[in-house]
This record gives sequence, C-alpha cells and structure tokens, in this order.
Amino acid sequence: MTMHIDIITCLPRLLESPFAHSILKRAIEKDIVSVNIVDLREYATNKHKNLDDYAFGGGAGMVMMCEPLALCIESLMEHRKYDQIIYMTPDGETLNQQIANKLSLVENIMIICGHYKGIDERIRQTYITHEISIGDYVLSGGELAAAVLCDSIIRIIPGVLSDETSALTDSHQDFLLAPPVYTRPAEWNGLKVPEVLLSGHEKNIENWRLEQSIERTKTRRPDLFKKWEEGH
Ligand code: 6GU
Repeated sequence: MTMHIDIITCLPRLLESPFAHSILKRAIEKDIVSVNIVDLREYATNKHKNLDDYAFGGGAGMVMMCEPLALCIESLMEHRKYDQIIYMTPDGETLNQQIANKLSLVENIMIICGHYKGIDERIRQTYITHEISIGDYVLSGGELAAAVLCDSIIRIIPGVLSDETSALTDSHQDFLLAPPVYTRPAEWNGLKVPEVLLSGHEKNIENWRLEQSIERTKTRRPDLFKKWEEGH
C-alpha cells in the first residue's frame, strides 16, 4: 500500500524542500508514500484570484474564503476516499507521537494549510475530520506545521527507516525520552564515553540505556514520566 497525502496551500513552494531531502525524499522514491502539493490559487474564482476576504464583524486579519477551498477539496474528493481531512490550526489538538502513530496507518490523507486569520468556519464544519496544532505558539501559516506533521507520520511507516526497529527506540515512542548517545572517539576533550557502552555486554547496555531514559524523563519531563509509570 502506498500512502497518499494531498496538501492544500496558497504557498506551494514553501512545502517543496521538506520532501526533497533525506528520509522523506527516500520514502517518496521508494513509493511508500506519494505527496501531492496542491496550489489553492488554481481554484480561485474571482478575477483577482483572491483567496481571502475581510472578516465579518470587523477586526484585523483576513479569512480564507469558502469557495476556492470547497472547489479544491471537492475536486480532490472525486479521485479518492480520504480517511482524514486535517486542518492545521493553532487551536487544534496538539500533535504527539500517538497521533502520528495512528495516522501512519491510514491510506489517504488531505491536509489543509490555513493562512491569515484562518479559514471560514463553515469549511471546518463541512469537510474537516481532524484539527491539529504542533504546539502552543503561533506560526505565520499552516505550511511548516504540515511539514512537521508529514515528517512525523512518514518516518514511522514500515520500510521508511533502514533499520525498522530504530523508530521504536525514539524519544516519546513509549513516553520515555531517548538515552544519551556517543560515537568515536572514546575520549574527546577529556570527556569519556561511559564504560558500559564499550563493554560489548548487551544486557548491561540495555539496562543502562533504560536507566538513563528514566532519569532523563523524570527530571526533564515529569508530565511524561507520570504517563510512563501508569503503563508500568
Ligand atoms: Cl498548525 N498553524 C499555525 N499557524 N500556527 C501553529 C500551528 C499551526 N501549530 C502551532 N502553531
């Protein structure tokens, strides 16, 4: 199964680079995922090709109009049945590893990037199945957030990472942060790599890493640590 992702944006070029490098590029080359960036401007209906208009009730900021978005969404829906139609918005559900894991299992995803003050509420009511934020801060638009969401989804599809188990040992995959990692040389700038990692003793190494993960999570992210404890 090839996952398919359509991303609707009024700034298509902003979304090119994230998919043209490294792991996401390789996933696309291997046909594990196909990503289609859709230029909303092509669905503009008035002579100036406007995509936004003043907000009813006044106030600063423009609102993305219903008509171009509806035309664009409907035209994509003619070709595919979407499992999720996601709107990227700072008032959505905060993205976490569990959401990414779930989304990595579906076949067709549509993502809509908002701009200005966002999209007309009626588009949200009519088409959107899931609203996602990437954290409690504001970005100029949904594009960078969409790229973050896509990266978090695509990298964990089986076959994307060369060592399939490596996604399982990521920070957050089981509510624990990842342990510290080291590479050569064994001593740098007077700092030594922990002895156990040089020992070749697999069980001890595994235990040490788990201890380090627990310690890190406890001190840096007590909120996550509580969730991990609840599962143990
Ligand atoms: Cl999804 N969009 C915008 N504009 N800002 C954000 C965000 C999304 N998530 C966090 N901040």
